Amino acid sequence: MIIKKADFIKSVSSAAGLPDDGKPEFAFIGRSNVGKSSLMNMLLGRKNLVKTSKKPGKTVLLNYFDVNGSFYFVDLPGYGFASRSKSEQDLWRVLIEKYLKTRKSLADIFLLIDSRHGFLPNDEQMIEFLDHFQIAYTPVFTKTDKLTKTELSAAKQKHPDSFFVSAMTGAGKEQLLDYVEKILDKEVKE
Ligand SMILES: Nc1nc2c(ncn2[C@@H]2O[C@H](COP(=O)(O)OP(=O)(O)OP(=O)(O)O)[C@@H](O)[C@H]2O)c(=O)[nH]1
Ligand SMILES: [Mg+2]
Repeated sequence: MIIKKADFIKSVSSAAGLPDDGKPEFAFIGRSNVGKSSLMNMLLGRKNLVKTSKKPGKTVLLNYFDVNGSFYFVDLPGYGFASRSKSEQDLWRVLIEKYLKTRKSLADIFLLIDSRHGFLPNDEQMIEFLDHFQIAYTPVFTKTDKLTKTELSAAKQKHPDSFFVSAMTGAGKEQLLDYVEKILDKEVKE
């Protein structure tokens, strides 16, 4: 897939603000600091379209990016950000869970996992939630540049249906974009 253009559309803080044009969308979800925003920039070939941060928890809204005028990438707020208050975490849960359960135009969910740490309790919780509601998702292991070659090939063997990416080196970009294209083709045919 060739990215011809990518534009920030809007930040959404409630169901009422979600786009209603029916374009398919791909949600990027994962722990705070896992590399969601960096991966989106890498895929879109833009340095700073999606804001990244050294300070976890920066993304607090659903951020919509239009790609090629035909679909959306959605940057979801990271979970497990410890210094968020309980009420902020509850608010996060309500907004995100409702979005994941009810959003009709969701083409796929990329569940990002830090490849150095694997599935942590917060990730397991998210997976339990998705499985419980039979919501399909695709695991994407991030920051693979931090693994040795041996560790990376072991991880790939252990998770054969997942993607492995590095926003730093661009590894995995083609594979993930091809996958996006495949899903979009399928959506059009259905
Ligand atoms: N080495 C390495 N560092 C990365 C990679 N991707 C992201 N980072 C770093 O990890 C930190 C967090 O990246 P973000 O992309 O902001 O993470 P996020 O998941 O969007 O974080 P929140 O918006 O806070 O939930 C930044 O310091 C990035 O530079 C990667 O592939 N390799
Ligand atoms: Mg982010």
